[in-house]
Amino acid sequence: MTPLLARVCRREPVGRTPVWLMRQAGRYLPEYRAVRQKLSLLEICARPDVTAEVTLQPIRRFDFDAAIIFADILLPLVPMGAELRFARDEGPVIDNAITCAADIDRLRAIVPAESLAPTLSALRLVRTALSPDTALIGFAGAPFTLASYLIEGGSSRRFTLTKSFMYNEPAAFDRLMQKLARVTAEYLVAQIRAGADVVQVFDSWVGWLGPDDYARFVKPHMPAIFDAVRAAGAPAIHFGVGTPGLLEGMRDAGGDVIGLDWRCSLDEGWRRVGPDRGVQGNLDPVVLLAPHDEITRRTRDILHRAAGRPGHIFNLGHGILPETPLEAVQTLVGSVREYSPR
Ligand code: 1CP
Repeated sequence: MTPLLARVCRREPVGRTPVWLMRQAGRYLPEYRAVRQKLSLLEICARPDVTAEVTLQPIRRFDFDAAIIFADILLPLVPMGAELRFARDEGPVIDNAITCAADIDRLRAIVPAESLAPTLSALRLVRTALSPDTALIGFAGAPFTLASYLIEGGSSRRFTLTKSFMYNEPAAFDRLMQKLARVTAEYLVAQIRAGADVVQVFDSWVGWLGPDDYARFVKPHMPAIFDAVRAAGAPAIHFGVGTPGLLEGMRDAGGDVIGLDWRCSLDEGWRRVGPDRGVQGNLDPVVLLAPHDEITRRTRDILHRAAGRPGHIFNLGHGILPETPLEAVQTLVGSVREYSPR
């Protein structure tokens, strides 16, 4: 049986709109916080049994249409040579950030099936535990977003180091993108072999580039990733934040479904992506902090804009905020189930 969400990725007509949330296995859930009191993020990711448990927590509570494997886009950078740690409340830090071309040449090539074995084992465990109609989503970071962490040494607001490296050392930047694209493609294929029904490519920060830079520095590296995923037999969701200026470019770069954030309306975004692709989105995560009738109103509006066309996956425009009340998520899921076209 092909899970509902995988059929929607292929734009098959289905009975209702699937819904899942980015970062649904995260800090807004008390049962996740309980696990995190005992184990660090990296410790969870090293243990397939705990990874599987945390992945399943939001499914048990909300019956989402997809489980996303618990991992982090930055994990593959560790076997490549990055000294990654998650600092308390600061997010990820890479202590040996890339500052020159020689640093890029020092990054190791990896075999994801070996270096990322715990995540792959966890995928097998989760696929066995999930109901056949619930999709299992595997994921990886896209080359630009991964490069930004390697060059900035962590999170960034303006991506000044990344973009100035790109402008000043275009050949070295290109080699970095190539190395990362290869790891991303191989890792996604390994996840599909381990049981992922769908994969999502997170190019979370690519929206900080203008369309010309996207076309020159990023887009050439993307089709190989989506071609490898297609050959492995799973559909792909291509996601970014702040991308209204890049939608056509991201569509041409690849993906069966294109992620939309809340900065453009869903119908306008879908018009620009075109009718031969699906879209995922696009409720503003902050709306989950609004009164319940507002959550319901906004949810219905998005469903109305999707107008029952095959290929819509309901999601937030970006990850759920840690301060989100559980009841708000219940209201959202209930509204999608109640108002999605049959
Ligand atoms: O428990 C914690 O320590 C809190 C935060 C956290 C969580 C829950 C981090 C640190 N990583 C994760 C797991 C994670 N990361 C998942 C699986 C859970 C799920 O989605 O249900 C996924 C898909 C990711 C992906 C990820 N990590 C992205 C892409 C998604 C996005 O939000 O755009 C990015 C950019 C990261 C880097 C990262 N890891 C953690 C944080 C806080 C961040 C973002 C930091 C930043 O803003 O730069």
